Amino acid sequence: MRRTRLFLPTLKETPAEAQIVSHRLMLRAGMVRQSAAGIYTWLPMGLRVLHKIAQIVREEQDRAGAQEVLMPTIQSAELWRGSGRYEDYGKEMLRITDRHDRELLYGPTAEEVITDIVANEVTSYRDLPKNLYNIQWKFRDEVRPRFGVMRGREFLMKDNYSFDLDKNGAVHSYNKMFLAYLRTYARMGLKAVPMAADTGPIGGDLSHEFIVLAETGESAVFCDQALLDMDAPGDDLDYDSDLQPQVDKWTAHYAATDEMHDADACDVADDQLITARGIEVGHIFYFGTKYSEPLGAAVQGPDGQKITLEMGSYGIGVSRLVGAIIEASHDDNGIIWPESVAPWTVGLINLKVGDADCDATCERIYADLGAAGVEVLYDDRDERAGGKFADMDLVGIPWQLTVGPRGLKDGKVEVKHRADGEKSELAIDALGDWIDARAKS
Ligand code: 5CA
Repeated sequence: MRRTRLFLPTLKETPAEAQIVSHRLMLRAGMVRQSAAGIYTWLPMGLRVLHKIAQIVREEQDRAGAQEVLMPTIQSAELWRGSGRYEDYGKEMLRITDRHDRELLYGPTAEEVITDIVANEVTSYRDLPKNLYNIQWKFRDEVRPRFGVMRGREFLMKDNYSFDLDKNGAVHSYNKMFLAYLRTYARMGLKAVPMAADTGPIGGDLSHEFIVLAETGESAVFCDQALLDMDAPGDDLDYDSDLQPQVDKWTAHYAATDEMHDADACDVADDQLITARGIEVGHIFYFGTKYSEPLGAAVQGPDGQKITLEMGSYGIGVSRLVGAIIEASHDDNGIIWPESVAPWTVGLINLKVGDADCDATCERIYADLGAAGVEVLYDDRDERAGGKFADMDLVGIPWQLTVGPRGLKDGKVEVKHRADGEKSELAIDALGDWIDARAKS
């Protein structure tokens, strides 16, 4: 992408309305603009990051055996009356009436929609288990939308729903998601700690929140340092094996949000206990037959008997993750994207637009990167070098390649690694190998 063509409205000034660093940087880096309270338009760079995060979520869901569907944003009130949640949800639910005076709502979650599908379509025990997910916009009329995309009213969520024949099966499905979540966050460069959680309006008796520690987090949390030193399951994770021992390794250590914290039950030594704030980037629930019973999701078992399905639901805050990653990875100059979610891998800076040598070299590098499948933002604007460097740091692209007349005379370009600020000179002859290395990473 050429900077002269890209719609990337960066700001030099810090917007007054933004209270936390991720919100400030998302506005300054031209990723989003607020359209109404808690409702945002995603601009090209923001959308690229959102898509990358969604894609990692998708890959890890698929790998764990979940299947993608797409449910509507607008749901029927009738379905929610069936589960008894229509009145309970209160003012947080955005209620709509259509031209025939039928009551609709903008979905805050989708237990009812998916349970209804399964109730109608799945009739035999042979069709189970099933785990269905979607990545779809949700709406919750939050009392206090704030911190940009962290607590929006409209936000992108991955939500999935597992259906099993019995509790053992449902707990296995829960454990799959527990481990898949650890892998998902790790791939985004985040350490998310699973913590015993309250189930709120979703309900159920087994639940974990996944929390990224950050000063600006909305929840106070308590956890054993040991959890921060543990690694997510690797590529050899076999989802068909008994997962309980792996999950137990995590849940054996104390970790709780403030609603669930019990100082008497906390067995962690003082110097091992982390007391911090955190951002909830995911939440998983096992709730048995809470929805399947009233909505009639049941199948015929092998002996012809009726089996009401055991369910769980699992959420990831996809749009919130954009903010959470920035909270975890930035410096005074701007965002530092982990490569896996970066909008582009390489930022190419032409220091002297109009200089035949600089232009030709940049065009060649730009073409070579493109041919190798490396995503590149080429700053081809005729502007001061200082402004270009500042902008490149602000938008946080992992690798910066700078081409200027002085370096070119010696046959060299400059490479800067955004994460540690380290700069080095690279001979033009060695660029091919450098590009290959970026293509592989
Ligand atoms: N039905 C269940 C699981 S699918 C559910 O709705 N869970 S939830 O309420 O915990 O939401 C799932 C995730 O969505 C949360 O962990 C959080 O990361 C994200 N989320 C919730 N509310 C908001 C909001 N107002 N803005 C941004 N993200 C949010």
